Amino acid sequence: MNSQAIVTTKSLQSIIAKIKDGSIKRIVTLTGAGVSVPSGIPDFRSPGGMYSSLRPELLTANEKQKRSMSAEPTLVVDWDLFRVNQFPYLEVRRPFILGTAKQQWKVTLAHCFVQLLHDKGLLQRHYTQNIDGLDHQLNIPAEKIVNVHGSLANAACEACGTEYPREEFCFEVKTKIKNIYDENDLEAPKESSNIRCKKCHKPAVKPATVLFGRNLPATFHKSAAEDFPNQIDLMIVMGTSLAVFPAAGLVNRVYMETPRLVLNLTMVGVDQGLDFGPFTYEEDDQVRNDAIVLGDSDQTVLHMVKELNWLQDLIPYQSYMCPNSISALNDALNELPSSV
Ligand code: CNA
Repeated sequence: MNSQAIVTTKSLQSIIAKIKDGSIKRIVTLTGAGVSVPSGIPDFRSPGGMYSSLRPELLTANEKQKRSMSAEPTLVVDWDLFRVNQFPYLEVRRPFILGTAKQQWKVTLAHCFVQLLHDKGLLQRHYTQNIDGLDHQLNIPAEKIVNVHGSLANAACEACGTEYPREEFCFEVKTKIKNIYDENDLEAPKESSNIRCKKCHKPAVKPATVLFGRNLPATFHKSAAEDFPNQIDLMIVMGTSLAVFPAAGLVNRVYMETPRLVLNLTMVGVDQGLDFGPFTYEEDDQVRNDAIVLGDSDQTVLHMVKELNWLQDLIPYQSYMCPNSISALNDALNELPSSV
């Protein structure tokens, strides 16, 4: 990961200059699964991500449902399937549900970058599509974070809305949902059984995350209505395919003159109208002044903080970071010229 090449567009230089000279004052961030990948949590759409590694034959489902999941892996996180069969979702998500409860994964440099934007008084709002709770492991005030797709930190009945204490829910998952990733797991049952709501008795209890086909939380609409009528000077988009709406549509809620800066492993956003201009340092006739930094999120963030002279500001957050990010930061610090 550390040796990954970084590719940038020329408009990045003007964005960096404007952050440095104080003309960029209000930044909105939008993140996705890619920012948590260095911590060890796979995303959905990359090779090796949840969709490509899905094995419907291991899941508790009828043959038709298995065939549908093979053809369309997104079905495993879709309301259409969950409302008739809760097992595929819970079986696939079992380690993620139990792991986040134990804080098994730690923040990456991308999470710390959002924290730095807050520390410097630049963060208007942080919209995260992630459900892993890593955004809440640092010190960004909760009201600045919008969990666009909910969070694994809470559980509720999808049918009647009754909330479930997290520990109780995790105990149910551990004892009632089979472990498709490790058949020798002695704590897990060999067959899955329903987790029923104590109030309506439907087998619909799940983490309070948003399945495809369900509405986003009211806080998403409220925050977006507050943020986007106002001047936002920069939108930073990190680690997302921008394939899931309405979250991806946020990139078009800022004013025409507001640049959008994408930090991502692969090229994204062109379908949403982002205009990165030519990949060259010679041309500067760009329409939107959007910019992209292509590479692993830890490395693209290091690129940004070095350009901004903020590298040392990450040191206080090193103890919160995942091992990959700690070593990426150490490498970058070791490359600094010594001051003597
Ligand atoms: P996605 O569609 O899987 O896209 C991820 C994007 O991140 C892709 O464009 C990748 O190229 C990019 N990417 C992958 N690895 C890296 C890396 N190391 N550095 C930089 N970029 C990288 O995921 P989205 O977030 O766009 O889709 C939204 C879904 C995914 C939301 O509903 C999430 O809840 C869901 N999700 C969340 C998590 C999590 O909470 N950590 C994990 C997996 C999926």
